Amino acid sequence: MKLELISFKLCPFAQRAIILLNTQNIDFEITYINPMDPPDWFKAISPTGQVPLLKVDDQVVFESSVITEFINDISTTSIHPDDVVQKANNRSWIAFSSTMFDDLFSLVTGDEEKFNTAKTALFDKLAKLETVKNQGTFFNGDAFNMIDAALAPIFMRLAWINEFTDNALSIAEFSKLSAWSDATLALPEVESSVVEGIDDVYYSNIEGREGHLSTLLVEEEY
Ligand SMILES: N[C@@H](CCC(=O)N[C@@H](CS)C(=O)NCC(=O)O)C(=O)O
Repeated sequence: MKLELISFKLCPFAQRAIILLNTQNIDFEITYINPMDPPDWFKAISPTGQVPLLKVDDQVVFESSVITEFINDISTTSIHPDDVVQKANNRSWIAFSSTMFDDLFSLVTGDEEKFNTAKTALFDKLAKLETVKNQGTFFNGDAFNMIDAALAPIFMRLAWINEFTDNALSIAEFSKLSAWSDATLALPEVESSVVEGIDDVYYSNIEGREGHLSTLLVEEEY
């Protein structure tokens, strides 16, 4: 089976799939496109015009949640808990975490009022996640599962923003999430899920959006 993931270098949804392909040792090729200016061949095969899209031989699989479940289906070891209720619970939290990307988008692009509203929305969600997180390294304990890959792009972007600013979005108040974030971001499979220098691109993106967050950048360090 030949897998080709069509991605965009800053896409957090694609990053979830890349992390799982990495952790599951599944061979794949990656092709980057700009979904805002997609090539004709992509338009011809993508029903939604969005990335990620996974080409599996001559078939296409799209929607990141479907792609990540497909990765689980072709894995030799499961990336979900065995217990069906726990598995469903993990999927619920994955869906919940996906709404955080909307908050992050508003945080990066919005004026001060939008920024504050989005920060409150994001931190309310993080607070809920903190209450259900156990003491294990990852969400379910020692094993790195799909839910951890779902949160990784959020943790990574928060870490970048905190590095670029004077900790404008520090999650230190959430001790379990902070430890979970540190453990997740330290994994080589997570580190290698983005191309080198993408943090600089994210910084430029924040700058270019000229939202409230751009006024919080600590420029001299970069
Ligand atoms: N629900 C989709 C969302 C994917 C998504 O928003 N992709 C963005 C890039 S990160 C995209 O392709 N945007 C271009 C567009 O919406 O036209 C998924 O989970 O795969």
